[in-house]
Amino acid sequence: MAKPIFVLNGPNLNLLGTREPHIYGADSLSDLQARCEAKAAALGHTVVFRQTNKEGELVDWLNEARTEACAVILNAAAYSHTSIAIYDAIKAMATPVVECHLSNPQAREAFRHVSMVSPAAKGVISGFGAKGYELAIEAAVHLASTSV
Ligand code: CA2
Repeated sequence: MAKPIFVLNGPNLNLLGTREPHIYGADSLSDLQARCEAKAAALGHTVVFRQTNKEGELVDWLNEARTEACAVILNAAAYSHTSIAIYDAIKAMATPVVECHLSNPQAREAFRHVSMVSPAAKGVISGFGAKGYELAIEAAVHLASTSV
């Protein structure tokens, strides 16, 4: 049995669908989970989908993914712009990581232009809203099949 793709979501993404739909779209986090599960199933994979508001929990899950995931999709939300701990955790793993954002941080405030995740990730998908999570599943499946 292949290992699952971990889809890890950071702070405040539990609020999706309740506010700021012009930035983040109308999908709830549950809707994103359903999209990921359907796309992964169509490609013969499974998903472990999680969200936390705690930086250390994201680090723990990335450590877990070193042995328990075939690939990781990471939307670290605001921690993307601040967390050296998340950068170090990604650098410590061979499991491929796809950075994913609903919005395009490069087109927003200057403080969102720096990502601590990007230099450690295999690639970045941003600005495509909920569809980006499906694109990230495709990228993760591709990476998982080429980085064994
Ligand atoms: O575009 C993304 O996916 C972000 O990772 C979202 C983060 C933001 O800090 C990043 O710069 C870009 C914010 C997530 C907060 O989500 C909310 C959803 C609904 C209402 C309020 C916040």
